[in-house]
Amino acid sequence: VDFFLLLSQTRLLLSLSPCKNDTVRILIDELQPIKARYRVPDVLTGEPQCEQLRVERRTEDSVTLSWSSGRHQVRVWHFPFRLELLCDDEVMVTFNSKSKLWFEKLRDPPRKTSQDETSSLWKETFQQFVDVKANGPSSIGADLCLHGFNHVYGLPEHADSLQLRDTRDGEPYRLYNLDVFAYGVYSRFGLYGSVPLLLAHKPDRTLGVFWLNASETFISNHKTFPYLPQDDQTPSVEKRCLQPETDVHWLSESGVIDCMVLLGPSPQQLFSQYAQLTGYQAMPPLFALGYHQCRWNYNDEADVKAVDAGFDDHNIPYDVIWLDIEHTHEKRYFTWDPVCFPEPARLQQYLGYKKRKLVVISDPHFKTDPDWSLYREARDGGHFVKNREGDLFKGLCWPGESCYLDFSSPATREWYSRCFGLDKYKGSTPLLFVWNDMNEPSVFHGPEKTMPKDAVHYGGWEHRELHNLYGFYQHMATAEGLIMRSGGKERPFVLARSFFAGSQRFGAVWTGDNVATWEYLKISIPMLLSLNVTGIMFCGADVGGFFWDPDPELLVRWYQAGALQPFFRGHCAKLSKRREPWLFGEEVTAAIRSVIQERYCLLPFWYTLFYQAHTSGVPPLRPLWVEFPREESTFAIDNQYMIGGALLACPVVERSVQEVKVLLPGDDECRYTCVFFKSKVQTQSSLFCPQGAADGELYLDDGHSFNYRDKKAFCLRRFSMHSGRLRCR
Ligand code: MIG
Repeated sequence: VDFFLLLSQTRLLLSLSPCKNDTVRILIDELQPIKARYRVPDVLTGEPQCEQLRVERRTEDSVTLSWSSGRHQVRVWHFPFRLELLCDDEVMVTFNSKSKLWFEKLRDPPRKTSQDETSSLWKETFQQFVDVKANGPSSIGADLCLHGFNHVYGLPEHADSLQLRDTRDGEPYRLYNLDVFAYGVYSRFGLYGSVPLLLAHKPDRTLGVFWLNASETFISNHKTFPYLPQDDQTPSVEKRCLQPETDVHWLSESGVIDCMVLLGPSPQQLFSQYAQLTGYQAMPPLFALGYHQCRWNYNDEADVKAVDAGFDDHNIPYDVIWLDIEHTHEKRYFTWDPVCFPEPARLQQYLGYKKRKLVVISDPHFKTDPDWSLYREARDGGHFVKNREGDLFKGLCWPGESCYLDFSSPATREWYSRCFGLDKYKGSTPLLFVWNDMNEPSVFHGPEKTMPKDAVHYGGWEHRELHNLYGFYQHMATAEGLIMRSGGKERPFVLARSFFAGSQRFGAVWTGDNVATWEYLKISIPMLLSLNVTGIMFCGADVGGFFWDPDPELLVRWYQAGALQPFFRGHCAKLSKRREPWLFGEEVTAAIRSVIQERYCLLPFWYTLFYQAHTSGVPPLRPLWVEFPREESTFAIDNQYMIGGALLACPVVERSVQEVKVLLPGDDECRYTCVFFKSKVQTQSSLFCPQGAADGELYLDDGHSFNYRDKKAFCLRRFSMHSGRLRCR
């Protein structure tokens, strides 16, 4: 149904649609904008299917609508305008409960540049940067009250706790993809990627609010706790509140209000609802769940071979060795340094004999070099982002002056995908996979080290509209390129630093440039849990820490933690010392060896979890509350988590620790099968099995092709062990 709203003289159109699978979509746009406002494309995997609405009740002030079974209802209040979502006559969510609905209409620029107040709205100055807004300020916002909830999660990427904080004492959460140098921990500042999904949980319900907007976004949370002494300034409405609630206020720089409320009620149903909107986790090739060895940089072919041999000599399994930017010919992606990597195909064959792979980096900036054929093709094909004057946008990055591919254009994505063709990408073989870095995008000397908001993309859209989608689109085009080069047969593997809702369809992400200190090891756990509950499940943090040098104890602890996270890669910066696992003496080598070997022992388990994620939307890494939704003691915990439903993990993230306290939830029924304990450096692990019974699934396929999908070539078995009997179905 459509409603018409009038907000400060702006006429708005509200479209309210209940969608299949208990999701309600609230869409608000200008009724007659002077031109179309940006609506985020390509994130939803399809138009959500709508249910038929019925009028249940009508009063002077409100109309109550229901659909399908009638269990859920929406009540629309005319004045003051608000929407209530009800379940069994109880209000769960109120949209515009605090009347913060906000919508700045698009305007034509003032006729002449005058000094008056209005013209300043068209121009914003930040440091030396001037942002010219094509249609003036165009922000939008709304608030939602989540009744009965005071535990909220999601909204990555932030280096912060899993549970979202009350923001009254500080900054709101910011979603703006940025390359932040040595980012600080416990911060709500924007990082490399964004997922505008907030989850709320209480014992009998999990809810989601998905705010589909790709411009700069701020979210504040105000929690109200019942039975607390209230001061005199508290409005009486809140005093009467007998249950906890959380007010969430969203504010975005541009676009439309497109807000989807996912009604759960169980965590599993919520994950499924979200996956139906934005897509399921891609099924990774099996090798990608093994151990990866990276550094900036492995210098040349001999270096790669020596590191590769080191793993064999020390009996440490690994699957992939990585090359950073220095492998290229002067930072031209898709090329090789002729001196250091003269025979890249031969190197890949060499690794291939041992069933190993090579990953190389491919960034979104292109060296402005008219003598380079790929640059010319991109320039002549109109594949670069423009500036507001209509010329090529030029920024500084690794190669020096660079242009930036406009991945928001379908034609550019297709051109870029073709660059990965085996005939076109000289020196590449099917054993080569890809890593997209710097795709926030990172622009040295740009405002906040990124692209100016008034740069212009395909369709004439300003960068401000789609900033948070830039990396998503490069990831999409790269994954598609790897699929295309195999004739559609092979699964791609692509790691990206920047992401948005839906990036799970394209591969893996990592948490960027962390630091080799204990606090970064510690924060990696809530960061990865937040990503997992918002759909981005194939994720990891640089093992050992990117900047600086870990001492051996930290390095071992980081391997122990990383082995229990989905994407498991050792990586470090150019100025960090070498830290291959065998460089710190026999004791450390043995500790890292046993951890990596255990990862490989668990590989079938991880693979099965990814198959489940791929088909049902439930993440491999689960905060405890996901598995124990009724146990309030678990709701704030983010140093422990579940891997699938069977393993409880509690990595050690502090120096010189002799013991850890572990919460073992589930008194009534022991849900997990095993708990791992690891001693300090010798990593003897012992299994603690609380019950003499177990069951679980095992998934197997060829590990690399799409035959599991196209030919149903896979095996899925359920095993159970009860009173000494093992059964397989
Ligand atoms: O700012 O390509 O996060 O993993 O090694 C440095 C060089 C640029 C940042 C990535 C890091 C990578 C590095 N890159």
